Order: sequence, then C-alpha cells, then structure tokens
Amino acid sequence: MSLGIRKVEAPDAEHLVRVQWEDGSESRYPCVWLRDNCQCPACFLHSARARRLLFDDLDVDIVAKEVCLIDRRKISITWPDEHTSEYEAEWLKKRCFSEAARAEMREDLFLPERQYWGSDLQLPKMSFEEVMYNNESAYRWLCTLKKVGIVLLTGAAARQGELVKLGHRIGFLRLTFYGPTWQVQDKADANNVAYTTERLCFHTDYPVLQHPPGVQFLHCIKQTAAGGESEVVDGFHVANKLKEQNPQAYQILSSTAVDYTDVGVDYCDFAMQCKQRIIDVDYTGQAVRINHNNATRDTVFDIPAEKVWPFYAALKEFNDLLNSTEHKFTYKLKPGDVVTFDNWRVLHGRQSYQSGSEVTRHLEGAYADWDVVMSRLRLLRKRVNNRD
Ligand code: OGA
Ligand code: NM2
Ligand code: ZN
Ligand code: ZN
Repeated sequence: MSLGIRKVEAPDAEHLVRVQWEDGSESRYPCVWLRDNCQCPACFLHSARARRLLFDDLDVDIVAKEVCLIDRRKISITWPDEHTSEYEAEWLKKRCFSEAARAEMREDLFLPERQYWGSDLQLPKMSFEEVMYNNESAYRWLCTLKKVGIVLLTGAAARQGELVKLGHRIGFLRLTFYGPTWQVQDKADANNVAYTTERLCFHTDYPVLQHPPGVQFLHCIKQTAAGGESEVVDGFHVANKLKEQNPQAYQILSSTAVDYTDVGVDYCDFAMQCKQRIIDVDYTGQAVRINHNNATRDTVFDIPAEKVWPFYAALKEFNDLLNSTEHKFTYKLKPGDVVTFDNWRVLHGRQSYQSGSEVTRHLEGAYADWDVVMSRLRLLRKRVNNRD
C-alpha cells in the first residue's frame, strides 16, 4: 500500500496544485502538466499508453478551477471548460518534481550507475545457456553489461549461429554494411583491418556510423594456439583520468570533429563518411561515448593546419593512458566464449597471430543497439520482480 494524500489545494495566483502526503511531505504539480497528462480516455489512448490530447488543444496558461481529494487515494481536478481529470496517489508520487524523486525515476529508467575498472577487472562471467533460458540470469547479464561494460558468456556451441540466437533473446541485432553477423578471420583482400592476422590497437567499432553500435558481441569459434589475445580498457574511466591529468588534451579530444571513412563492399557496397569527436561528452562534460578507430580515421582532416599537431599530441596522451598496465585487462577467448561489451565505453584490441594457409582463428561478431538492450532489460526486470 503506497502513501496516501492528506490534503490537496490549488492556491489562487499559483499555476500549481499542492499535494500534501500523509507523511507530511509536499509535492507541487504545475497545472499545465496536469492538464497535459489527464488520464481520461478522451485525453489518453490506454491501448497505446500514449497521449491523445493534441498539443494544439493544450492551453499552456490553464489553471485548475476546482480540486478535491477522493478517499485519500486520488485527486480530481475540474478545469475551466468543465473537463475533469483524476490522478492516482501512486501515479502522482512517482512523478513528483522534487530533485530526489526525479533522480529516483532517472535511475529506475536508465540505470546510470557505473563501476569503473582497470587491470584489476574481475571479468564478470555467466553461462550462455542460462542467459538464453533463464530470465533472472538474462536480467543479471544486462544489468552487469550496463554497469561494468563487459560480461563474458561461456559454454556456447563452437559454431556459427549462436549470436543470432542471442539477438533473438534481446530482440534483434543491428544490421551494418558488414552483415547481420560478421566473421572475424584472416581473409584474402580483407575489406577491413580486423580481417587480417595483425594486431589491433585499442579501438571502438564503427565510429564511421553516425550512431555507432552500442553493444558488441564476439563469439569465439576457433582460437589460435599462439597470439590472438584480447585486450579491453574502460574508456570512461581513462577519459576521467585524462580530464584530471591533462584537461587541455581532454578539451581537444572532446571538441575536435574527426573525419572517419569506410569504403568497400561486404553485405552491399558502401561509401561511409562521418565526423565524430573521439571523446563524446554530455552537457556536463562527462564522457558518454568514445569514438576511436585508428584504421578508419580518414586521411582527410577538416581542421585548420595549426590545430593538427595539438590534436595528435592530445590523442597520444589518451592512447598512452589507455595502454598503461594500470588500465588495460588482457585475456584470451576460448571456443564457446562470447564476450559482450559496451562499444561506446570499452575499447578493445587483439594481439597479432601467425597467418597460414588454414584458418586458425575465427570469431563471429554482431552488434546491438543500447535502445534494444535497455528495452529488454526493463522487460526482464518487470518479469523477475513481477511488477509494473
Ligand atoms: C574487430 C575486433 C577482435 C579480435 O573485429 O573489430 O576488434 O579479437 N576483433 O579479433
Ligand atoms: N568489423 C569488425 O570500425 C570498424 O571498422 C569496425 C567492423 C569489420 C565488422 C570493424
Ligand atoms: Zn481528459
Ligand atoms: Zn573491433
């Protein structure tokens, strides 16, 4: 049973409704917001859980004509045109405009909590099978993926097709020019540096896309005996370090638009171009996405000549921090392992290995969007907690 309402009032001269709760606390709801969010069938299409009321028909200067409390469980408002709206206590409480209530709602909807890591990473591991068939395991997988940025799933079959199944588990995979899933192995006339036996230094995948894939899956089907180790680093943690140690380098990397290019043929032919900042930041200056792939960074560099050297120097500082033994974590995938990671946050690389006439190493890769992953996470949470 949630908190009841003690009193409700709409003081004249205030475009607000004040709700006093049974514990003595108070919430204030602007009239325009209340009218906008009337839950009656004329204003709200319950089958779509969406607003029917047109913005054209909303009077932004509206004030409540009358408010009353019903059974301490809901309030009723009559508007100047005699339309009436009812709002449940629990519904109102969740939507309280106080900083604390909004922070709680924000956490509930977006799970912004992060656990930073370095070489001390305890790589989270879960069974592929369990994640596929058990909702609680799948929920834990996605929560950890969001919070830590990386989870290793073990025990998948060592053949192609496991990532398509994992894609169905979350909803759907992200199609790109490299196909619905893609095969990382040494290829003749490779259309990407990943499809060679060469070392890949720390990168995020696909910064040449305006909206780079949020999540990456790499499924090890075959692993070479010598070399081919994987490396990962927490890009947000390192970006924070850079900001502390070298604010100017951070400023340059978070403001310079870098050109990326990718031209070739795979799923179909492509000629991609994009501008990205290497450290993408939100309005507070906090890193929200790393866009760094040295292979696809264009030869074209659309900045004034005098800004070129400072950019390279800044990127070198960031790269040195990424590669410091304090920050990077090394491991080696085994057949049946599926590493799942946040491609906006975690930079990854691999050691080189011997090339030969036979394929000695084979990973199948796929991408997913954070939108799809977070949607599945919310649905699993509801299932697991049996709540709405
Ligand atoms: C890639 C990649 C890692 C690996 O294909 O983009 O980073 O271990 N591969 O081969
Ligand atoms: N692959 C692995 O940015 C990139 O080129 C990422 C994509 C080829 C699908 C590599
Ligand atoms: Zn209504
Ligand atoms: Zn990669």
